Amino acid sequence: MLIADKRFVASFDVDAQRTFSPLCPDELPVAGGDEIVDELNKQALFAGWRLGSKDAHSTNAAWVTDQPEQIGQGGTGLPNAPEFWPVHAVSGTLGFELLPGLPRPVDYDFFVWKGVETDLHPYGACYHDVAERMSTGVVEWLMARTISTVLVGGLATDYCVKATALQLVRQGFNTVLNLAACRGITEQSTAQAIEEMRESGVIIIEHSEALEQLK
Ligand code: VGL
Repeated sequence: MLIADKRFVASFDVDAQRTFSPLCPDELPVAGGDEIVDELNKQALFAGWRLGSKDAHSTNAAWVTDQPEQIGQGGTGLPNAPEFWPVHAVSGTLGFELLPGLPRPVDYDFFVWKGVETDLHPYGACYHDVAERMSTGVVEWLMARTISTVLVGGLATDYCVKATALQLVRQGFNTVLNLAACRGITEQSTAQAIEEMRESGVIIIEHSEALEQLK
């Protein structure tokens, strides 16, 4: 029922970039991050529109650390980039590229580049800032087309995917998270993220095949 008419269904590939996969072991590799492409492409077949996002960072970003013990920890003092991360997703590098097998950004219907400013590192793809004051345009783009359901996958489940799914569900979209189309950074934070999404009303499915039942 939720996805009977593709005109009102969008599929969203959140940060499905090489930087978050074993293809870039020196950046922010997520185990199995390169295994999601098939599922992202399959879920997109259930949608009339395809959206994507990318982290687009500077090597000089203010939240960059080269200390392994700081990774993922707070203390940056930056309101819009609360945690430290290693250099990743730098425009013009291999890590910035989408995973092999996905469309080119220009071939999506809508695309977001986020975290371009050195003091911004948003997780959710719908806003540039943590306070969710400055829209990236995703919500307005979806609303302009009266799209009601968004199928979400990408990297990583416990950060950018979670934040994006929660933003969408809060805006009133039927939001479906396809577990086979995402991977998380740590097991514990991924399990917590899935629980938080479920409690917030996100529909969690194991695999794109389950979308047949939502038709
Ligand atoms: C992400 C951590 C740092 C993500 C991005 O895309 O989930 N996680 N930067």
